[in-house]
Amino acid sequence: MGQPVERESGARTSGDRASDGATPRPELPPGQRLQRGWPVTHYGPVPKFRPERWDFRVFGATADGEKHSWTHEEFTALPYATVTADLHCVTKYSMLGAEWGGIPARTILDIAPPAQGVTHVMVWAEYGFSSNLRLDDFTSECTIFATHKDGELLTAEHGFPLRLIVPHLYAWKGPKWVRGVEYMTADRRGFWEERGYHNIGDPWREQRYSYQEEPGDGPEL
Ligand SMILES: Nc1nc2c(c(=O)[nH]1)N[C@H]1C(S)=C(S)[C@@H](COP(=O)(O)O)O[C@H]1N2
Ligand SMILES: [Mo]
Repeated sequence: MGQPVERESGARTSGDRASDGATPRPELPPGQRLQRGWPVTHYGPVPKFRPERWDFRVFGATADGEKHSWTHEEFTALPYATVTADLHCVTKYSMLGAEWGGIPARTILDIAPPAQGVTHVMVWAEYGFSSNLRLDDFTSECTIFATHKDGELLTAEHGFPLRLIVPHLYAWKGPKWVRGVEYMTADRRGFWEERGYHNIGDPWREQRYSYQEEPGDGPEL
């Protein structure tokens, strides 16, 4: 396999536009442009959803040392919430103001808590796609496992039946077709983070590429 390339497709989330009330934040992070519509961006094929084979797993350093799993029916019966947020693709387009509906990440942390000492999570998707997050990014109240956008079920290309939205990070940090979460006691790079994207990925600090990382931003490449 050659070097994977991210193909056009993207989204954006608009959470708090003005972070501190005093100085309104510009709408777009530096270097981003507004995109009309909602492109589709990912590497590889769109997986087929097979409800009877689908499960959502929480594993790794869980508080009780057990693995947890939910069927599609069980997972989608968890309390539904919405988050309005922008989506910023590192290829420089942004989509503003989508309403994401689904299950907040905090719900998962409540019902399947991590062990003490967990600092990061790896979010796993179909075909082994993954992205790592600091625990704080995952526990943010805006981080949500989305089943819906603007009141409609996600389409297959956009991650049906489930995708993660982390509004305050670049969109590659939000896997489509997500299948589980691994609790980790040390950081490890996910799919794009191993392939040249920044380990943290804050769009407001324009943390696009791994060569911009400073000591402490991520595990050695
Ligand atoms: N499973 C998976 N999820 C993924 C990706 C991917 O390649 N595979 N690409 C990410 C990137 S780079 C972006 S910009 C967004 C795009 O989401 P969209 O296609 O719904 O706009 O999905 C993210 N989630
Ligand atoms: Mo992206």
